[in-house]
Amino acid sequence: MPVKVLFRGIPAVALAVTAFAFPAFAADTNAPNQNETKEQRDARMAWWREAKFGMFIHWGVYSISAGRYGDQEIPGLSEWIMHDGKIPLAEYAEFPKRFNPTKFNAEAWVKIAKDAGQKYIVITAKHHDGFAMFQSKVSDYNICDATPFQRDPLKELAAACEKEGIKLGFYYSQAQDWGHPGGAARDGHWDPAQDGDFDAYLDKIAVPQVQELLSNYGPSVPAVLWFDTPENMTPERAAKFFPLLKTRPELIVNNRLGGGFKGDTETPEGFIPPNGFPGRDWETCMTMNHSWGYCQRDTDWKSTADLIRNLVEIASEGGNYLLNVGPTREGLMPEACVERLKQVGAWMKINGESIYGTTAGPFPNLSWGRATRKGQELFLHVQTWPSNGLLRVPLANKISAAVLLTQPDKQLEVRNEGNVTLVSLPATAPDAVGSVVRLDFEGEPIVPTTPG
Ligand code: H79
Repeated sequence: MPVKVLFRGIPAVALAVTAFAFPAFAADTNAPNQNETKEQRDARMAWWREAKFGMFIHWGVYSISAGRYGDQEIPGLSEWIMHDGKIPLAEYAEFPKRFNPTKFNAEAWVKIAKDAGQKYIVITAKHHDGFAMFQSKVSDYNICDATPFQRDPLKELAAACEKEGIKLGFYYSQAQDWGHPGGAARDGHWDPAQDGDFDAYLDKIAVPQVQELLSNYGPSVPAVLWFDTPENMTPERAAKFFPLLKTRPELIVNNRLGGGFKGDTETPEGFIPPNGFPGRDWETCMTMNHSWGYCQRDTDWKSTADLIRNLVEIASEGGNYLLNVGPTREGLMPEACVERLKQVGAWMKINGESIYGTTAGPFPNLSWGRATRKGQELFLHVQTWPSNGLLRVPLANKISAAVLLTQPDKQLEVRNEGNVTLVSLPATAPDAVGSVVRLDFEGEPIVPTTPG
């Protein structure tokens, strides 16, 4: 095929730039969901758009080392320790023999997520180290064959999620694999045992393992496939995964497979894009401290207030929040995470309707907080309480109801003044982190360009 010949002659960087600038050129008609109508897409994305808040879990062999290699602290991300510590493959492959997370309890994890108000979980089935956290016939470098634990946590999580009505997704590092010959490594291999042919690695390990992940956990798991770091990927290499992805028409796939594949979701990592991604579904992934995998020294946890404000900010720009926890080598979620997630859950119990199923608010910016929208309802997240008791909302619509979510039976006084709606609030905020006012408005939002 002439197109393939053309691809072969173009350096990867030029190709990436070209694919970005001219998506039509790179569009592969074999890619999944190419001919989907808007209605089909809306139906496929519906649960994900409703969910808004998910739990990311990074758990693997790196949870054992927890940031330390021998008597050295290895700076950086704990899940990168093999790379950053230049640990030889044969030595790293000994670590799983010490991995026996007997305190792992899938139901307990799912309950922590559920109580936090999270509606889906995405867990590392295989991270860059190449170690599979699931039963794999393709490579015995996996948790069932290479650890004393010998259990498949993904199976147990699938059962627990099903029971609790939580969706389960799998993270799979398709390109970087430091544990199999030929797998990619950022900045190159550091151990000759990693050398080999990248295409052979894709054909023999990555593609068959993705097939296992798509086949062995029932018809609705995984609900999400989360690829990462498309080192060395090309359109042809990405296409090796397409037939598999198409066997699961309801699957949601992120945008990190590589080779120009746009996927379903944008994935800003560790930051909140100021205007979201208009026209695209998106999800900010962020960890609760700095590392993704468990890291003993990393106790710089984000506060509950920060977590709630991040969730609100993301929702107000139309995105989802995938918030990461790194469980320990014993299989426990760190107490600091559990405590914060509980507090977020308490806030969500009262204010969840201002998050779930919402879209971005209509205001370019608000001096006192953020806003989300659900049809004819606006949710005003008041983060700076007005000292004069009057909330100024740059909105000219007729308002049919206004309540605080903490006191949903008590109507607040509302009046229009020119382009602005004024809502009378009690003297003090009912919630120090974020109190929410629900406004029921008529018609399409009328937002003055210069707030009155
Ligand atoms: O899985 C999590 C991260 O491990 C992964 N994506 C999230 C979801 C990720 N892959 N790459 N990055 C994040 C970017 C960070 C790269 C770094 Fe490094 C790793 C910075 C420090 C360690 C590579 C090695 C660049 C410098 C040293």
